[in-house]
Amino acid sequence: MELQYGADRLGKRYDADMQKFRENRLGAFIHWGLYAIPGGEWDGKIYNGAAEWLKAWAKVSVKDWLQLIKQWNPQKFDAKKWAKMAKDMGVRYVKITTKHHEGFCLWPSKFTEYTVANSPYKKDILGELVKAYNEAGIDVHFYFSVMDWSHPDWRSNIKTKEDEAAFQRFLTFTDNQLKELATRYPTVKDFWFDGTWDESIKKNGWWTAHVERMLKELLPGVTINSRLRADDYGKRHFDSNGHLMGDYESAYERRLPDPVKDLRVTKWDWEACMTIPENQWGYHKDWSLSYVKNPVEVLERIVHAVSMGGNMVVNFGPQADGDFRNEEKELAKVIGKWMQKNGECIYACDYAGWEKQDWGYYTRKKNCVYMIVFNRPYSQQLAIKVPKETQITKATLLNGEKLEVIETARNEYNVGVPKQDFHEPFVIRLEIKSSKETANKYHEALT
Ligand code: JFZ
Repeated sequence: MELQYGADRLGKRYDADMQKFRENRLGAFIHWGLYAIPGGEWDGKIYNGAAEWLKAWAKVSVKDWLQLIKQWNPQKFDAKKWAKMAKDMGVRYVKITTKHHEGFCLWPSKFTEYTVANSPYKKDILGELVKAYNEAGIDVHFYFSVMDWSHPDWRSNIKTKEDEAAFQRFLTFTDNQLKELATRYPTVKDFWFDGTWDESIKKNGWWTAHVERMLKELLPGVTINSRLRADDYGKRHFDSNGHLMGDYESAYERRLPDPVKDLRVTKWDWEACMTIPENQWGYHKDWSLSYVKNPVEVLERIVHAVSMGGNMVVNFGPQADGDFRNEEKELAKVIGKWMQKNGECIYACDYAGWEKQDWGYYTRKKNCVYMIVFNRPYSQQLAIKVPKETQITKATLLNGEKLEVIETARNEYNVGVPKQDFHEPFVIRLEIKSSKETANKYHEALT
């Protein structure tokens, strides 16, 4: 059907900026705002919901919540240290919450008083972070919540003429803040919109299309997630014709796509994001309230995402003092050590299209297919089924050590598990070639 505010483009983008987004593969999320100060506790009660939603759980008024600005003074904040932590972890980009639902801005916005400029800290935190990450060779992405609990003109629905007038003022305010972010920080590579699920946004699909076009005019090449968009009929992420709006699907929040149902063999780009505890994005003082993933579980989600042709963003919720909790520092170190040795199977890799096996995951880059082994089989044999007319010409560890490859049947091979126990998931590099003669060889053997 004819849509005025549907998908601007069919199919994937292949320009250099989108290619870089895709090849980055591993990112980090930073959820940092006033919510880090109470850390999940209000009036002596600890709430086990997401800490960045504490205002809602504890039913705190806007006025009382925003008093927290008076306590915003992260004396241990050191943008260069944050950038080193990200660099050492091997992330290629960092998504920063410029403004979360609470409405507090990490940059000195001219359009609201609820910013760092009016806190005891005063300085432009976002500007310091953009500079430090970029100097470390790390791309910066901006998380931006359209829903803004601090703004008197925010409406979750439009029921009256007054609502309509207020919400149009709100959309102008939001335009101004987005233009401010795009012009103050022109090295930003992506906008990850959130807080767009309400009826008020679904009834203003025109505005979501306008924002995408406005940002792409201000920042040619910038990428924008699908969550911003609503079409003429309020359909979100995918328009009423089933086409993805925005540059990549970002609905995979604390979950991965179903390789068959969701992706239909990766017809679109996508990015997943995950928390280390079950559901804490902002800093929560008590992580014992839910399961906390160990580094190998986090690593498996990263590898699993890349094996399906997507990106993974691991979340960190810095403390109010500007330092990170030890569990997050430790996790970043362990992931970084593994990525230093094995990053070749992640960066610029994609879906291999081979039948998944129990021992782990495949990723692919040009004529190399990588086997990332999470489960060593007792048989000491790693079974592989290759697509028709595909031949494995060599199998090695990433250090070049050759491994035995045995053809066991038509399009099937076994690779011997390396003798040494790596005590962590390990990677095998397969060199492959697709050969017509492979098919003929079997034909002869069968006759
Ligand atoms: C949103 C926020 O409400 C949350 O605080 C955090 O910032 C997260 C990254 O984004 O939460 C979501 C957003 C989208 C989905 C679920 C929770 N979703 O698409 O299922």
